[in-house]
Amino acid sequence: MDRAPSEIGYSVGESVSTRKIVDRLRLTLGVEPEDARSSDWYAATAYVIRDSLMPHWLAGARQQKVEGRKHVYYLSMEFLTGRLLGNAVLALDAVEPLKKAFAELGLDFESIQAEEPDPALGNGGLGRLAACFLDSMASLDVPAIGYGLRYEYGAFHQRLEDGWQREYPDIWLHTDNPWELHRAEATREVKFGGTIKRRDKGWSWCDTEDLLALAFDTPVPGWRNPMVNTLRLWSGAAREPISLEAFNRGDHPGAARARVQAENLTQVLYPEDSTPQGQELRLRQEYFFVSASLQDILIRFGATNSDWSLLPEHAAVHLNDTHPALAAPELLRLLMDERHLDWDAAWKVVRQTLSYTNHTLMPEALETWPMDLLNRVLPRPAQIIEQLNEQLLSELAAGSAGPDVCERMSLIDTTSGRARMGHLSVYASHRVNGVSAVHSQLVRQQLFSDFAARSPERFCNVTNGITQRRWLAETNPYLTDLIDARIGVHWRNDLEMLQGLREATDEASLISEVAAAKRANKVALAHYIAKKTGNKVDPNSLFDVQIKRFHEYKRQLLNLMQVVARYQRIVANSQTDIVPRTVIFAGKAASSYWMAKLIIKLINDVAGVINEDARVRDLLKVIFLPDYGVTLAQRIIPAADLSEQISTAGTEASGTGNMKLALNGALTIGTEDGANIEIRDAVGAENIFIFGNSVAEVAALRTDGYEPRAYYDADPELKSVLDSIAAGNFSPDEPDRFQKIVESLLVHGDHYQLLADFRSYLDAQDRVDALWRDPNNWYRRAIVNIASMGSFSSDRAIRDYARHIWDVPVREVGS
Ligand code: 26Q
Repeated sequence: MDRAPSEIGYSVGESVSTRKIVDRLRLTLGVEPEDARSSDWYAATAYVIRDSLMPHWLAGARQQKVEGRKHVYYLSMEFLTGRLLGNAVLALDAVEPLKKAFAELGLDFESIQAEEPDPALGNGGLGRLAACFLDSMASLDVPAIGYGLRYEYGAFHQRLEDGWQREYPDIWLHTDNPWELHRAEATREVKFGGTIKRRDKGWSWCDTEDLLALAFDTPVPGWRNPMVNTLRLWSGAAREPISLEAFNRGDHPGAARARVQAENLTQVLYPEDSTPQGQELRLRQEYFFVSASLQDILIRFGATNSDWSLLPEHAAVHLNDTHPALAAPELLRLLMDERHLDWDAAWKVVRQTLSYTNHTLMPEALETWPMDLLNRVLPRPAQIIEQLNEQLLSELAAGSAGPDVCERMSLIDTTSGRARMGHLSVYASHRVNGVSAVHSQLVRQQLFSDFAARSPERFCNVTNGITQRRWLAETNPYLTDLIDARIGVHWRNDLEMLQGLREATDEASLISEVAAAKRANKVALAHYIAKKTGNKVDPNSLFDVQIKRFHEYKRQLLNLMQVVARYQRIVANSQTDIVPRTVIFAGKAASSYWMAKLIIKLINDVAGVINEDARVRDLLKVIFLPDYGVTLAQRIIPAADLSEQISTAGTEASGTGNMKLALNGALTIGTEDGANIEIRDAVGAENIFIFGNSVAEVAALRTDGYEPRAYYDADPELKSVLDSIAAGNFSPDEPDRFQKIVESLLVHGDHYQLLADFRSYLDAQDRVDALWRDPNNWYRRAIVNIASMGSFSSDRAIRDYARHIWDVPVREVGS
């Protein structure tokens, strides 16, 4: 059973008090209570909470040193942690003492919390997954360090100007960050450029330009668990930040050049684009954090060990997509050039240590780097990649593989001269996994089929998960309270316990409690919508939500086409009892992804017309909430009735928003894609609205020749929707504005097959409306969804990784 906080040595009740907060305010921040602004109170509170974590953080590090337990090192270019205060307060069970202290001080918990910047050090699903995994590892007693980059500017802030997305810098470090500690003793040096020279044995990399990697640590607390893990983010700095020689000559820009160049390295997060265009700075970022992290890992190991062959028993180094793929050549380099292992010994260690998760199948999103760029920026790692490729090709030849197989599997694409980072990651890892059952199958059968055919045992699936601590306990207090009252609090570390709600699904009292919680959350969101957009929405309407990055494959456009069809039905008065809906969109588009940005503009133009049309009354509202991120997700998700997960089958690797929404009692309308399939299996087909072509059907259409026009010609409602957009009905000031969108569907092949799924999507939406008219039945199904989300906890995912990939012990359920 779970231990009470007092049993594990927490005495937070005493450490969080009015006096402590006021002391911090005066002694650390130098502000008197009567002068303090909300942001000062926030900082003082954060320091007090950090103080409570600190003994556990220190004790953990000390203990690890003695016990030498195997660590997981999670290498990720992105971590979307969300705000940390609320999470730490929950982990420490300090909610009540803090509320009491705030009441005494006359402070409002929510507005103080709102002072914390949301660190947007990631683009979307991959970055948020990394944050959920850190939370789960800390909660499950897995010693772990997340390694990444401390971007000075995270994901841009999105504002809407006349319905267009505009990007503004995210200056999240403008105030002191109370959560991070600069660890000066952990500064590492990273080499760039230079040349390689032969030594008596092996090679040396010389005449390099070295940069410093400064380590900034953030604590990662587990729920009611004394283990506090670390997120270590690297920041670029110059060895000689100023050239006094240049300064004295009066060359002030020249004097600062090295510093500016070094700081540029970690200045901005690269956007997840439709096509990542191999920019040199991105490559430098990738190598910088990989090299600093691996040096760190080897130094930690080397402090108590001298036999490098034992590294895999002490360290599991995980690659979150190919972004850290240079870990393969870099670990080889560090072991050979600096620890003097021979190639074979080093290679064995590398393969046993590394593992890799793939997050995308889309060919245009797979990373490759030109070898000439690699040779110039990173000559020694580039040379090692070439040697690895020779080794692979000779292994293939020994296995009598033909030239076409060699060509396909080669780490370097000979026609383009580019290194394939996916191939490199697969070759250098002992395990490769996809992130949902269907995705992992496609990884094996399509993406890396040649590798999978030769070593099937290295390929596996770990379906994604989400942490219920943030995505239910913190995000949805109303639902949390009623669940706690029914089944106790321990679902926070055993989500399968939610099954306990299943037997009560038919109880009128549970149904009405869940409905009341949902309504309260919708009222709160309606207030927020009014404040942010000036639109009044009815909390009694069905809140239909699509929140995720903008990508053509995610098909926000299909959703919008459904909205236009609904609008046309309302105006034509063709249907008598129409279910009132509020359709909510949120999400960012990469700044260079013009099609995605045009779709955002279309949504806003359609919203403008529909929301102003008196004939529509309260039957339909369209809302675009700007600046989607973790904090906004935490507002929207508890208030959602319907979760839109409508990607073309075979394109969304997993999705994790689908899990968060279902856990908060939304029903899913979705395609047979990613984890939707497993969600259907868990909740039962009658409790989810699945529509559209399957992976096989999508593929068959592609090979047999897909003709979007045929669908357009055959379906008057579809035709009317597209004609209306094309005619400029939503953009009378510029009728041609959305021509390119309509053309992409009708002229340029409708790559994501929106037209093929349109009718089946509308039919599914009709089934949604029918169920909504029967509220008892609706909420009963919502409860089944909540109760069935147990296996979508990131705790389950981490247990899978721990057992099948990392080989580390993990706390078992209920122990
Ligand atoms: C690559 C090169 C250059 C610049 C940017 C990038 C880049 C950055 C971020 C490429 C991809 C990403 C992010 C991908 C991502 O978030 N994928 C999502 O991962 C989730 C977690 O596994 C899945 O649930 C989603 O299905 C998947 O889309």
